[in-house]
Amino acid sequence: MKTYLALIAATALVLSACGGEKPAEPAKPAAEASANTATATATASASDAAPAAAASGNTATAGGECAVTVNSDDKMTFDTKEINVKSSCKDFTITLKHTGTMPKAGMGHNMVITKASDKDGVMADGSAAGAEKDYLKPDDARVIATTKLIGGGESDTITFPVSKLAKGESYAFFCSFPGHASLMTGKVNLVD
Ligand SMILES: [Cu+2]
Repeated sequence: MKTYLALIAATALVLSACGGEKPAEPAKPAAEASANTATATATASASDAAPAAAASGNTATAGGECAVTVNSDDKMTFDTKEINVKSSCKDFTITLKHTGTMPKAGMGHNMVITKASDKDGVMADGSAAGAEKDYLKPDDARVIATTKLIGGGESDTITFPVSKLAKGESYAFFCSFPGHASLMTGKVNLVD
């Protein structure tokens, strides 16, 4: 079943790559397709759950259930669109890595977590605060957690109490470097 799904995904990719006018971007869709397959398998099959979960999605990189590693790069992307925070975790740890080579001044990234409804305001105030404040208003109470702004080759790790997230609320993560959040954003989900 898993192989079958992967084949379908691969075939769809090939078809869309051949059929479309626009240039294909094989690496990213393929990675997304395999992550989706692994996630579906983990949900569907209890007997498979442990290995599939270990191989899947955004908690694969390091740190167990209450931590995640997210990579960013010189192309203004995060390598995940969703971060699942287990409600059973007391604290949650996020490591942000910048796998590119460009300096912070030109391609700096951070990871800021806010309520989805606060995102635009935090970004606007961050942009106004400017580079010397790492594009965040100092002591912005709307910011639930944030890494520092990092450049190529750097990383930063933060830990925040899961009690800061409430069931039923929508949360976002994004990079507050001006212009980046159009690509560099995703959802933070509080899950059981
Ligand atoms: Cu950025």
